[in-house]
Amino acid sequence: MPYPHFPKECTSALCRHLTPELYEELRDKKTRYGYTLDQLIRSGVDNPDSSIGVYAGDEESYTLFAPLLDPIIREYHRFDPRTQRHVSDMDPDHLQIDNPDPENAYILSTRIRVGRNLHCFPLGPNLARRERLIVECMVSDTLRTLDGELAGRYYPLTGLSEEDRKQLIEDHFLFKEGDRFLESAGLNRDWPEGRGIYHNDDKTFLVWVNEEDQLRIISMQPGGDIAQVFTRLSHAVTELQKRLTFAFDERLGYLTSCPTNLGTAMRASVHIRLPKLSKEMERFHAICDRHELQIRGIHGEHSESEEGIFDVSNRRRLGITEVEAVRQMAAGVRELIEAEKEI
Ligand code: ADP
Ligand code: ILO
Repeated sequence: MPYPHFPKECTSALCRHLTPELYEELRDKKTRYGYTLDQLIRSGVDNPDSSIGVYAGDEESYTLFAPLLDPIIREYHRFDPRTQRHVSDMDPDHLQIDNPDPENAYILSTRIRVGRNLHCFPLGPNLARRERLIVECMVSDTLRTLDGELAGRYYPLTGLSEEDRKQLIEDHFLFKEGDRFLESAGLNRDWPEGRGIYHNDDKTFLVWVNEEDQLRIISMQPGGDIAQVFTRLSHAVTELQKRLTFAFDERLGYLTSCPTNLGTAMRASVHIRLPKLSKEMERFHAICDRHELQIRGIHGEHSESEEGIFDVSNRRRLGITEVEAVRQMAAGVRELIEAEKEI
């Protein structure tokens, strides 16, 4: 493939960092699992409205294609992969935060998820059909060994009725289908085979299998008790870590297919109703920027807000511990609530 064409309105990290010279330098490189530059950048080339535009195919992508990926990582996370090291801290005793909305007036629900991938396999964009099925089998077998609050059932996507699937998506428990960014990255190959969802009866603990990452481990519940949600997640991750080896790098933390998820691979969010502040978007954005928070719509990434309800979460995931990221989110949410009350 020649150097890709990016339309002039394109602002993705990919088009800003991939110069023709860099393309020439990297175009013939291939990881041991056979992943190439063209595969790495495919999503951003097909979707010029991408914000990032790249997906790694395996652990080695992060070293082989570092001349392109490092600057993207540095810009997104404010973390220099050449000189810094990621530190993890998921100890709930270190968190020490109060519910920012004890009267239950603003926060509808809290959700914290981490992405994980198995050390011995390529990442999703480069996972062969047979490997995906093995990952599904390994992960679902492991999930079946969890007990107590984490005990639940695995539901393969192929076995879910259309009605149940739609309801799970509508209720914010399940991933959507047909995301065009993931499609171009090769993450939707052989869909729906090999994908599924595990959850406990209360749907407070869930695991997505073989979506963007091989595991998305999720803790969620109504209201704003962020500490309780984090404690459950931490417990679940500790249990799973005893049974599975996750891809981890000293510099980059937990390895994920999208570089925005590296490090903690954690997104801690609240669904929060801010009808007044949402009429003053400049102020809303200013508070979020100050606390490095990201605003998403009510149905997740690339969706719109409805009825003044927003998904507010930590933006950085690398170079910050899990505890720090949750604290940062809680502090920002507290300020958003103050602003809403004041208006
Ligand atoms: P991810 O968080 O895994 O990166 P998305 O942004 O697509 O992916 O969100 C996945 C789903 O989780 C969506 O249905 C979204 O509405 C839901 N969700 C996110 N945060 C919350 C929350 N705090 N409460 C309830 N549902 C949430
Ligand atoms: N590839 C998409 C999404 C980037 C960040 N979101 C993730 C990891 N789901 C883009 O470049 O806009």
